[in-house]
Amino acid sequence: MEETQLKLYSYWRSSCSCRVRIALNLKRLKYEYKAVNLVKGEQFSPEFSKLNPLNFVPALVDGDMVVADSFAILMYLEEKYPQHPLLPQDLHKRAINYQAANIVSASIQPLQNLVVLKYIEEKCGSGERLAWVKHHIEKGFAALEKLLKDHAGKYATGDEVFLADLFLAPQIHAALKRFKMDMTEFPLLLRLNDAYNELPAFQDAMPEKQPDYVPS
Ligand SMILES: N[C@@H](CCC(=O)N[C@@H](CS)C(=O)NCC(=O)O)C(=O)O
Repeated sequence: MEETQLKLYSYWRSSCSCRVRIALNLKRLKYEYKAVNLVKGEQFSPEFSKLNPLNFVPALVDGDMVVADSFAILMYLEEKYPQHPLLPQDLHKRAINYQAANIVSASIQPLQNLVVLKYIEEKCGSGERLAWVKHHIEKGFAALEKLLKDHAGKYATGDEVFLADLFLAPQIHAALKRFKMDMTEFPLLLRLNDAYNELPAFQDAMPEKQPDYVPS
């Protein structure tokens, strides 16, 4: 592990933080884990607001640099610490990685965020939360199955781990463990999940392994 001044503001169950934890592990970068308890509302504290005015984790501090938003953090890490590249050389494969990552980060994860779920529950009733989440995850997963069927190898875009895998692993984990979804319609994603479960960089980044993990 490379010694660094990196600090990651993270929450154990945050899939966005998990993407960055995987990248830090793959690149073998040591970091200090700074827990932000989203359930207690610590993302709204004045200190954290200075790091990310949008009040979302993750945020990364690297010496004097502060970067928030998992995509921005991953691109920053990729350029500053090029070991274990997160993007393939092949342009088409690279574009598929961006596309798959954005299906997760723009069309699935924002719709399952705590603020959104709270709003749905308040406006539509307590039974609606899970139905809402499942609908949006299923829509995104169906698109990912179609998109990746011609590109996947052992991992999402071949036999090496790249950016798309960092977005897929935490999202599939959340679907299975947090939302207890039936994944029979998504055999490719299930197979990828099995492959991720064998990689220490992925296993060590999962919610259950984090210092602030709370069993539910
Ligand atoms: N696009 C942002 C989204 C960040 C985000 O939504 N973070 C969630 C956790 S995964 C969060 O902090 N939620 C707090 C809340 O809903 O109040 C990223 O990729 O970092």
